Amino acid sequence: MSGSEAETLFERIIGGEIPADVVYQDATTFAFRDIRAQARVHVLVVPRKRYRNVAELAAGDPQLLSDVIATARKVAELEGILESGYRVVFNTDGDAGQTVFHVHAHVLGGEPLGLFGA
Ligand code: IU
Repeated sequence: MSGSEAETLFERIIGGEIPADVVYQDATTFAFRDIRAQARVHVLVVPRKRYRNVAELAAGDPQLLSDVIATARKVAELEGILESGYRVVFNTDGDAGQTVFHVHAHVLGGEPLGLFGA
């Protein structure tokens, strides 16, 4: 899938054209379950305004990045994993394996996740 197709896809999910299991939404962010869950809880948090990745979001709109992190916390609260713990991951470009070029935080938890690289 090319970057431009992927961008269109998340924008269409946010716009309601493509169905998704929506967990939470507010004025600036949108959260829905990943279709290929990597953990019992696996939710994607996306800013409504598109930036390519978290590096561009951090440079371009730090307040919006803060909103994304706050929504990740809200998702953890709604999913009942605020106390047990959760992981927030932003895959950023090539070596990280980013496939959808509309910045998104992966919120993972609900079970022990193990260590990166283990
Ligand atoms: P990545 O960080 O860009 O690799 O993550 C993209 C995620 O988007 C990945 O976990 C996919 O399973 C997920 N996803 C989705 O939830 N719904 C879709 O229609 C598509 C991808 I395409």
